[in-house]
Order: sequence, then C-alpha cells, then structure tokens
Amino acid sequence: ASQQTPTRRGALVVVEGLDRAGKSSQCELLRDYLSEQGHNVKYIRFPDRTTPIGKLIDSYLRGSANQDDHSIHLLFSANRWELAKSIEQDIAAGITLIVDRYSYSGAVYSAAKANPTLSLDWAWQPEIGLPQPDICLFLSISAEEAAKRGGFGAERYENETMQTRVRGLFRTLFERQKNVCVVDAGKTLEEVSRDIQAAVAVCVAQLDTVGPLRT
Ligand code: T5A
Ligand code: NA
Repeated sequence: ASQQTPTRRGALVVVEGLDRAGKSSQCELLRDYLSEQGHNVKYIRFPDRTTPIGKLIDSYLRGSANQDDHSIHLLFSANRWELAKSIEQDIAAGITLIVDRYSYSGAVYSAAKANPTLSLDWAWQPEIGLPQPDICLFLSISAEEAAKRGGFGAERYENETMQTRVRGLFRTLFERQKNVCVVDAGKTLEEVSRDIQAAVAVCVAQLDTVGPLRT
C-alpha cells in the first residue's frame, strides 16, 4: 500500500520593529531567500488595508477619520482575526508565512497613547488565541539611526513622542514573550538580512520537533 508522506507544516515568521526599522525591506529579502531555498512562502502584512476593516484602519492612519482609542485598537485586532483561519490553513498546507507586524505592534502602539483605560495588559487581551509565531524577529534600531532613514511621514503615530513610548513598550512586552529574537537593524541591509536568515534557518530546522502551530 502506498503511504502518503504528511505535509511538513510551514513556519509562522513575524517581523516587528519601530517605524523605519526596515521591516518591509527585510520581509521581501527573506521571502526571496526562502523561495530560493525551495520553501513555499507567502508574505503578508498587518494592517491588511484591503479588507473592509482594513479600509477603516487605513483612513484612521491617514488622519481622514477619527476613532475612539479602544475602538480602533479592536479593529486592528479584528483585522488579524479575520485572517487567522487562512493563516492556520496556509501553515498546515506547508506554506511558510512571513508576517510584517502582528499582535506586538497591535498592543504596543495602542498602549503608547497613554490612555488611562488602555493599558498594555488590556491591549494584549484580544490577541490571545491568535496563531502564535514560531519566531518573532524584532528589528531593533536606535532613534538616531531611524532618523537617518528619512523624516517622519504624514501618518498618525509618526512622531517622536509616540516612537519613544513604543520603544519602551516593545521592551516591556518582549520580556514576557517567548520565541523573540532581537536583531540589530542598524547594520546594512545585507548584514541584517544575513542575521535574519541565520535565525530563521534554526527555527525552520526545528519545525519537526515543535509540533503543530500553537494558538
Ligand atoms: N499599527 C500597526 C498599530 O497601531 N496597530 C497594529 O495592530 C498594527 C499592525 C502602519 C502603522 O500602524 C500601526 C503601526 C504603524 O504606525 P505599517 O503600514 O507597517 O504600519 O508601517 P510602514 O509605514 O509601512 O512601515 P515602517 O515605516 O514601519 O517601515 P519599515 O517597514 O520598518 O521600513 P522599510 O523597510 O520600509 O524601510 C524604511 C526606509 O529605510 C531604508 C529603506 O530603504 C527605506 O527607505 N532602509 C535602510 N537604510 C539603511 N540601512 C538599512 N539596513 C535599511 N533598511 C531599510
Ligand atoms: Na513597512
């Protein structure tokens, strides 16, 4: 009797960091690298501005619509939940997903608003139960290095006060999280990319032993 080899699941790889840390550039480089290595790979990003919820988020970020802090927070989270099933299905089908921002940005940017009823703990709650990353690469960059990469854009949150708070909150959050790998993002594109490839290679090699994707 012929026996089918079970599909080896894909990995859930999250890339996080401050604005201009180089997340999107590195996600693209990692996607190309993993494809060349023969992996089935997909690159997705949050917020996903294409869905109905994503469109609300987009107009909020551009400043053309206002939202209560809690309300927009829950929309960012809902934007991940609406893709949770498809993330699980892709991983089970053997696709490695590279995710540009995830729950960590979700909790940290909302908590950085210093709204007295929106703590980091409150902000984390709606993220619980989402697919858990096999690895979260945190692209760490100093405020000085980030500033060299061009001025702030026009979107909400792109200002010094927010960025400083976000930096501190990422640190607090990552002290409590597993599977976080801090990458020095102040180096050249190629150097950062090599560091990421090395960390992801270790993660992918362990997939057979870590079992199914956790939620
Ligand atoms: N947000 C997001 C929430 O509040 N809640 C949530 O739940 C989520 C998911 C939009 C905003 O939404 C917030 C956080 C954000 O404020 P976004 O669309 O991901 O999030 O933000 P973007 O503006 O697209 O991305 P960033 O500004 O954060 O930039 P990246 O992706 O970190 O950086 P990248 O790759 O675009 O590079 C920036 C510049 O630096 C250069 C690049 O060429 C580019 O010019 N660069 C380098 N230069 C020198 N050396 C290197 N190593 C370099 N790497 C990149
Ligand atoms: Na980006």
